Amino acid sequence: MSTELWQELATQVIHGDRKGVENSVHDLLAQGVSSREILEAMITAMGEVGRRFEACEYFLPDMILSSEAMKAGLKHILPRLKEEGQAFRGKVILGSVQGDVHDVGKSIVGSALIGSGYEVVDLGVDVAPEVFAQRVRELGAEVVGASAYMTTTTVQLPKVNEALKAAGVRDKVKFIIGGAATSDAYVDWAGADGWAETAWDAVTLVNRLLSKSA
Ligand code: B12
Repeated sequence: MSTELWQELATQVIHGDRKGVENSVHDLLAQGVSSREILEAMITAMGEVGRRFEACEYFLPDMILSSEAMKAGLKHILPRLKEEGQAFRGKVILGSVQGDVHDVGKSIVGSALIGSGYEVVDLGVDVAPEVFAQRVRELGAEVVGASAYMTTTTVQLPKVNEALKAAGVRDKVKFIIGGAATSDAYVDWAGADGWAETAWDAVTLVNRLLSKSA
């Protein structure tokens, strides 16, 4: 695989070149590159976007463009992941907690789960604790995942747990947490069943909680 194409993809994500990302993803897939490798490359490029923001080289509009470009790439990968996916393994509900509009990481987790045979219901961003609980009750999901990407929104995680309890579904669903502002240390505090650092770890976690082999 030409390193040029990889570099191009990284640059396109970093520069928020939506059309360019779509073309590169298309070309890489056509050359037989696995969807997972492409995802990893885009995640690394988003890391550079984060670094630039922290260094005040990038501002909000730049980050929006990069995440939109990345999501456009994800759309092309999703059908491939579905094809590669195994037989139906269970239903997972995902959402970014109330007050949090970050969703790139959650979308990647969703894609990785779909690629591993799970049905994913994505509630989107800024999801109130009661909405997580209501959807779990309505859809009978096996797993619910809440993500928090800012220190200020981590406080929503135990609220999701409380809402699940109040709706009488906490003992029927595994509750997992993730997102850049969280760590393993938040699991007990949030009343969760597990945390994962990356999308692939999230798949392993869900498999483990539902006792399914990889
Ligand atoms: C892109 C971005 C934005 C975009 C989001 C667009 C979108 N559609 O998502 C926009 C421009 C909207 C944005 C806005 C803001 N942002 Co912002 N943003 C980022 C940035 C640069 C990248 C996030 C990202 O996409 N990362 C790439 C993905 C792939 O990584 P990830 O999110 O960590 O996801 C992985 C894992 O965490 C895990 N995972 C993710 N979700 C889940 C869920 C589960 C269940 C599991 C198990 C695992 C899991 O798997 C993923 C894949 O491996 C980060 C910087 C950074 N380094 O993270 C800041 C960052 C998160 N933002 C930050 C801030 C402060 C803001 C704003 C408040 C800025 C402002 N002044 O307005 C607003 C807040 C808006 C709001 N109310 O939510 C801070 C948060 C600081 C903190 N710790 O509190 C960060 C860390 C930047 C910084 N260093 O200051 N942001």
